[in-house]
Amino acid sequence: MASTVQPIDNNTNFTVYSATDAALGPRPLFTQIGNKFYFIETEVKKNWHDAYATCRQMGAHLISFNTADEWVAIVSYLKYNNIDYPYWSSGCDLVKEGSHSWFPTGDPIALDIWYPGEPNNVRGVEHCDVFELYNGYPSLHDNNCESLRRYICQIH
Ligand SMILES: [Ca+2]
Repeated sequence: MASTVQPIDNNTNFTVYSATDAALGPRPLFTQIGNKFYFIETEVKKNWHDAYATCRQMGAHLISFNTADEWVAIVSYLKYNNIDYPYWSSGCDLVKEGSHSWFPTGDPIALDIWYPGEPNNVRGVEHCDVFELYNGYPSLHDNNCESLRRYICQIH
């Protein structure tokens, strides 16, 4: 079956935004990409659970992709800035095995951004979703939650 994921070539303008919240204190630099604000951890790698907890400590969540516009904005931003993949997303099937959803909302992953054949739950241990540049295609893959990956937090 042919892939529906496509390479991304369009560029967008981006705004760096320092978000603060009186209850939380100063936040790390969040970047506005499209209509939402993101913190991109480009160096430190964590397992999914630790990445999740780190985002929560910032008053944010791991990134979700609810619309095609959000997906295109992020992958375009990463390409434009030559930022390496992969990154943890909030996607997982930890709530109901075999049913991947965005963790903060429980909404099913409705976008067709899976790499062909994914999620494939290799060896029965892949329950957390990473997005990566795979064979040139930005795409979603289920991975072992214990794998160490960079991550992106999003203010929902
Ligand atoms: Ca997989």
